[in-house]
Amino acid sequence: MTGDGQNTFRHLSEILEIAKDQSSKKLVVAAAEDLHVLQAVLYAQTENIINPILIGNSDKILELCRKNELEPVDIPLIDEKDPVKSCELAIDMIRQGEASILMKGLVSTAPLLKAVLDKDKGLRKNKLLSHAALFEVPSYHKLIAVTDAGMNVQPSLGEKAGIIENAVELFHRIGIKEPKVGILGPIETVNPRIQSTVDARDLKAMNQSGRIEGCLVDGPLAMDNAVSREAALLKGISSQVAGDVDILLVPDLNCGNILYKTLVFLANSISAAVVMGASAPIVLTSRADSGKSKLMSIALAAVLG
Ligand code: COD
Repeated sequence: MTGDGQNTFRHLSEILEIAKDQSSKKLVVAAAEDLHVLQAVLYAQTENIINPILIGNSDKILELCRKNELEPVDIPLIDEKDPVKSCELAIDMIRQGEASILMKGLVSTAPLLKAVLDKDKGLRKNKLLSHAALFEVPSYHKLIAVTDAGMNVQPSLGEKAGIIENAVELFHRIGIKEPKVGILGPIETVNPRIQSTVDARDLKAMNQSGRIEGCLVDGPLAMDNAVSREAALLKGISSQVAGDVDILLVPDLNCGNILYKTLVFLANSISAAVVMGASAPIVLTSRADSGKSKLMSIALAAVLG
């Protein structure tokens, strides 16, 4: 990031460095009996990014540590063999102020999010919750976010505005003042039969009228025009956002998840992913994510937490 608040982050390791420079945050893992999660958490602890608390099947956690030469030193370990109860306990610790970051271990995404969304015992704060993933893509000139690839299945226009606000908050928190948001669709013109293009037009209007603040929104943009200035120029698109986006808003979870996995598995990218909008950042990586990606997600949550 430059002094003028532009996004010049090129590598997720720059986020890791910011996290290392801060005081360490308390992170609680729900269902911690997962080797890659344990490796990332213990590494982040040695780098003073977090102080972890592990909840889960303690026999399995200790066995995984023994077999893989991991030493859980100075880490509270709470035995809870039921993954759903483990989520509830972890959430309660956040509510009691005993930790400020929640991390998913060996439990499916939906039950964890359901527990987070519980009206009485969850982590809601009158805001939409949404997933945002920050990517280091070798062929792109800066870090770029994809949202929502993990939580909101078929977002309405209002929910898309909430998803943008959460991703913009993430960028503000890492020092980028006015991120550029590209609303993705299959074409760059509005077609009433293609809902993503209609929503894109409306979201751009909401940004222009000040209902969505702190960012520059443009759309609809097809993927090529969003990330390639040349492609945008060829199409005659004149936009500050086209070819230089910081945040890609996808039409729905299907598109988001396919884009996420494509970036990781076909484009050699690394991600750092969190759920925003709750009373604490939530590290919600999938089994398919690498250990490095899990570590980067912890670092990003530590910067946000
Ligand atoms: N933000 C805030 N409140 C929400 C949100 C949200 N994103 N989603 C639902 N709520 C509220 C509703 O207003 C309601 O009050 C309550 O939560 C329950 O709403 P439901 O019944 O629509 O929600 P659930 O509990 O059935 O489902 C919520 C999930 C997040 C579990 C669901 O949307 C889901 O399964 N999403 C996909 C998760 C997933 O599988 N991801 C992995 C793909 S990578």
